[in-house]
Amino acid sequence: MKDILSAPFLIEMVRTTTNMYAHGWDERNGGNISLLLDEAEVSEYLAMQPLRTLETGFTAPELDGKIFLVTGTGKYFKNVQYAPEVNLGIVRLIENGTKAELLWGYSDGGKFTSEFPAHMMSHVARLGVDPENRVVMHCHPANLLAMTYVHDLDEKAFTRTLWQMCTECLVVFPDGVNVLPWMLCGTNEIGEATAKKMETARLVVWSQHGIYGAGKDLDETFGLIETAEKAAEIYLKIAHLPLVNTITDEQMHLLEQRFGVKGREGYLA
Ligand code: 2HA
Ligand code: ZN
Repeated sequence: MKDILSAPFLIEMVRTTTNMYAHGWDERNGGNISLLLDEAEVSEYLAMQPLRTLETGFTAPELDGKIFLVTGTGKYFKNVQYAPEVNLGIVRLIENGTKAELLWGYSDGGKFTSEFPAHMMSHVARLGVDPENRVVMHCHPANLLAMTYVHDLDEKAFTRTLWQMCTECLVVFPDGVNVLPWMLCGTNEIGEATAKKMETARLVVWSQHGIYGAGKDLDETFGLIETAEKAAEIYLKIAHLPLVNTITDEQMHLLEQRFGVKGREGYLA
């Protein structure tokens, strides 16, 4: 059996949480990540014997038997690098997703993130659109969060503003950014609402809270959030100044052609 701490998926998770903390996106216990793992790969490192069984509080038959590496509830991204086995866990969903067998981690008796419903329901939604999806990532980037206090929360308006803030945005998230109003976090309700929004975009803003991103690997998902957050930063730098120039819809169409992407239907003139 190989050492789990040498597994590429674990190393990448440690690096990603560390980097997200360094970006200021995950103060205290803020943020959470889930990464869908390949059973054959995990079996190189683990005996696959359940250590404990945890209740999930929801049903997700589509995920039965699926294995995830997930950040722990109440744990700090800052600390993941120093004690991965305390701050992370590997779980296998069983019994229609109503239970999760702990295969590794949460070694202080802990469990998965309080946002586990939003993560698992979002995986179901994204896998329905893109079978390659592996990652759901949540964090609290300051500029996107600030933007939800001063910008119209209409999804088309919010998306168009972000697209106009950097040339790369349309290329990186052509499906745009979906937006949820403020909702109570940690519940199945916000999980279901997030998953519904994930059917049409890989980014979902939680107003006055943070953002969810989804993608095929940790790097790509990090980059997705990073790009949207950069755009929000530019917006906050210019929002109070007279707007003299912008990226026009005509120029957006040139980007679509050049990079072979298509902006969300109806979002560009
Ligand atoms: O657990 O970010 O939304 C930390 C959070 C909850
Ligand atoms: Zn949060």
